Amino acid sequence: MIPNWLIQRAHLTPDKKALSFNGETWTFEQLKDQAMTLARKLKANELNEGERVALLGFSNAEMVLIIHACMLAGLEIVMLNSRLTPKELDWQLDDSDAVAVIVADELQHLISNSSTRQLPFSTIRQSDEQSFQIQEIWDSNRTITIMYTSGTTGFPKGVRQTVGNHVSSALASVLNLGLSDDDVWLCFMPLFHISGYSILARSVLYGVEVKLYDKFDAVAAAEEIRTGSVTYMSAVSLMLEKTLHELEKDAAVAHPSFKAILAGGGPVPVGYLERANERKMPVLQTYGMTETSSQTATLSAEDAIRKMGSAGKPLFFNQIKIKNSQKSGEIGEVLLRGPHITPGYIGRFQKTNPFEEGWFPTGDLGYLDAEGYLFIVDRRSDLIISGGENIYPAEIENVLAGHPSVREVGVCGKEDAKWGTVPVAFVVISDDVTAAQLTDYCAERLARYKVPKKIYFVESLPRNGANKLVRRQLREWTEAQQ
Ligand code: S0N
Ligand code: AMP
Ligand code: MG
Ligand code: MG
Ligand code: MG
Repeated sequence: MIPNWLIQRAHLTPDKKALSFNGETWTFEQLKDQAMTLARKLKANELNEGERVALLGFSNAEMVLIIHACMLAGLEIVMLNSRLTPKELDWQLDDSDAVAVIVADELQHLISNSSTRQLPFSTIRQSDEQSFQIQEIWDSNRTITIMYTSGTTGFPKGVRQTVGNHVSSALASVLNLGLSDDDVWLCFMPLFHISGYSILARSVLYGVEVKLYDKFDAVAAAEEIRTGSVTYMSAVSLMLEKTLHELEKDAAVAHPSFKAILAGGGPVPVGYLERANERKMPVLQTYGMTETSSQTATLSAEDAIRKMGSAGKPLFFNQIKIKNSQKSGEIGEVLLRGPHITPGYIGRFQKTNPFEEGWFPTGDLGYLDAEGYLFIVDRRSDLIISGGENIYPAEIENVLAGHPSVREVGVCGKEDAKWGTVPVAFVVISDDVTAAQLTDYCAERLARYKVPKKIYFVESLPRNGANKLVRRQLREWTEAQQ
């Protein structure tokens, strides 16, 4: 049993700042009033408690209000990634069985061939209001968000995140980071990812302000950190590097009131951590994922230097162990347990149990040192992380294999100075086709960040005795090409 977040927060600290965006600010009371108005408009559009809607928008104030409105109206929200193509979005709409897709007017063109009812933001805004009985208390097992994450099979999995998952994640975070009355969390992360959504959840649960931007801006990030107008920022390593670069231009340092950058979503090069140290800007590496509603382990500020490169210890409620490991330092699959872990998936993977003997297998490889600090040494299976966005080779292989001129295809990641890793494809073709034609074919079906940066034409693909693709060999070929 958890109190309705925004109702309780507005009751406790109505006049505290909740949100700022583009020079405008909202107190918690204002946020609640405006979100309640929108919730009544959602009701007037026949969206009923317990139903599932999909949501596609920008990371702006209107989106924050709609997210809260959906939660107040008792809806489950499928958070759609606005970088996806219409085909990818259509797949998620079908898989999730959402009763409607609530969409920013400017993004309506992305919802093309779906049978799902469309509800543009402008329609909601112009609707009548229908009053309803607000749920003052939420069941902690209630699913409030669903986020699709790419899977090894190439089919995205809709991950359920419950009230209890989000609350335990936010509580565990604050037990580690601490809390001041004047904390302000700078958010450049997309709200459709848990990296961004979790900032909103922490804001209402703690009663602190979110300073939201709709797009990453390194100059603005450096300025906020230098002047101390914010105390925390979440970032993937690309954002961290660009922010550092801006600070370095005039040898600026972080304001003493700036507390830390929470850096995760993928590995953070130790070189960036050292550069951040020069800028007197604490960076806390964190390890988390969609299935864990954000952080599962985070390095504390006092260990940032001593344990550089580590993702820290598990947050208070969580446990981490390494599969089949007898002693510290042994590398194996990272297994997790805790109240922040998803109870499961929806749609195609609804019946898949995410746990093995009570533990959530992450697929990531890591070790715990003698003091129990987690080090991630390799990403899960074949996962490619480009600028914080996940890509599984199978997703791209499934698409390219559908091209009439492609007989066989293998995809792997290639190191990239800007994005960390980018996908490249090796193809065996049956008749004439150019790399540009294959790239165009992919671009119609896959988000831009998934389109292979390079397509290599080969005679055959490396396969083992069982005829299975040897992806390691592809990676070696890629390295040899540089
Ligand atoms: C890195 C970002 C900001 C780059 O986007 P930017 O600069 O706004 O680009 P655009 O102007 O939109 O596009 C320009 C061109 O670049 C291509 N492009 C954009 N992004 C990518 C990408 N990631 N990879 C490859 N190419 C990309 C565009 O396609 C365009 O090219 P053309 O013109 O050819 O179309 C942006 O990518 C971004 O926001 N990344 C971060 C995403 C993210 O939030 N990831 C984390 C997901 N994981 C989690 O949420 C779990 C971990 C977690 O919760 C966490 C993570 C970090 C910190 C804290 C936590 C926590 O636990 O709290
Ligand atoms: P996502 O599904 O987008 O939430 O991504 C989660 C994945 O990102 C994890 O399973 C890891 O592979 C990777 N990841 C997250 N944090 C870290 C980290 N600190 N170091 C290395 N990899 C990470
Ligand atoms: Mg459809
Ligand atoms: Mg994922
Ligand atoms: Mg990701």
